[in-house]
Amino acid sequence: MSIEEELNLLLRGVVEVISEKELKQKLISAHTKKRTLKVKAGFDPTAPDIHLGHTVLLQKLKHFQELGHDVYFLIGDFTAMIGDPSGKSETRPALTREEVLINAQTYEEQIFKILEPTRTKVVFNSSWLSKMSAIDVVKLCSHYTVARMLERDDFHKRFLNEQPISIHEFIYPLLQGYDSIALQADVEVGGTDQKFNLLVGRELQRDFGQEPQVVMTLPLLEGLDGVQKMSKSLGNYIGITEPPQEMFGKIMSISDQLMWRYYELLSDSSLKEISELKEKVQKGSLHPKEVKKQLALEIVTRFHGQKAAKEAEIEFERVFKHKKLPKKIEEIAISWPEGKIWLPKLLQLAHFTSSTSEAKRLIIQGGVKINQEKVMSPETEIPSGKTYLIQLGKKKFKKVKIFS
Ligand code: TYR
Repeated sequence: MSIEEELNLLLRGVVEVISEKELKQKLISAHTKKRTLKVKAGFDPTAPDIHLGHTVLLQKLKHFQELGHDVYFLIGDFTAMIGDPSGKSETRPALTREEVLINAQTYEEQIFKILEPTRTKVVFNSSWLSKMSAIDVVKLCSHYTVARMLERDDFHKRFLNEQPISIHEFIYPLLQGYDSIALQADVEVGGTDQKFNLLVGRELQRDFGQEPQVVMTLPLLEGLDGVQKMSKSLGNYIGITEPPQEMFGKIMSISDQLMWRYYELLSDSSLKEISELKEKVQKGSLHPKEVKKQLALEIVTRFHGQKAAKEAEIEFERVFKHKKLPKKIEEIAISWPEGKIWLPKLLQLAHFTSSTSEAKRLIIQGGVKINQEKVMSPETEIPSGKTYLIQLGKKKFKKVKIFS
């Protein structure tokens, strides 16, 4: 591959690179000196599950590996105990060492679904940060000023609004920067919310006599709604440990526009292949559903293997295209001593909805079927003592037995 081709691959989907010129120089020097670049990405193990949004960074690291470079997957077991204040308007609650280690383990188990193990070094930043003495920390702090720290957007806002900022939050970016010194990183990748921290690393390396790292920021992936960033708390996410069927269905539910974004940021297809697909769709010779299916297959295969992905596809076709029932339907039992139960109550008890008012709304919208017949009245009452097949929307089925 020529340097230009390498750059093209590395800049795919990237929001900002500081600087492209330096990246190019590093790639050239890697070629001429036959050395590999050290590419760093850090994750604080603050949450136990990883979703597709987190894998955008992993895909980028993989591009570096494809070019023969080494990835330093840094688990911020030390920094997680402080909590990165990036983008936060409040001080984060600190995690215990036990919580951090349990989360770190799930991260380690998951990353090799994407990364190449022989070119990945998993490192924990406690291995150097916990060895720093008080004087080391004080010295590190002397490399940065309070004014510069306050330039950071979230700190700036908190300061203006007279919201507290603890001193340890100022130390966070310095420790992250120190990690880059400890690893002698050539490149650090992170989400757009990490730009400030990544730049601190660059400056500190320079102060410590190292060649400053190239900083690359990647977009925060939009969730299933295509608007807000993917996040567990917003419920618009695809967890990478979700069952194949769920994952497949969720990918098939995204808009055509979002599909191209997922292709760019998550797929292994080359940009050329993607633009060929786009062209075919535009010309009308390929249906966007088919393109989405390829994406769903690729992603489900990545996390669950080819066989499970194929099965998920077949099941998806059965249920959606041919309007058949899924093979496996969850069965639940509910006890209701009276002769009849109000349908919204039943939907709530069977955990289809969290409230009867939500259930009423869904019934009125035509989203509820009983024994494959649409029910339109929210006043409907169902005789107990029988089993019913209840369907909510296109995807949710349950067999509900009502004991009287
Ligand atoms: N601050 C990063 C985040 O919250 C995690 C991180 C930690 C990155 C230490 C790098 C590092 O050296 O996502």
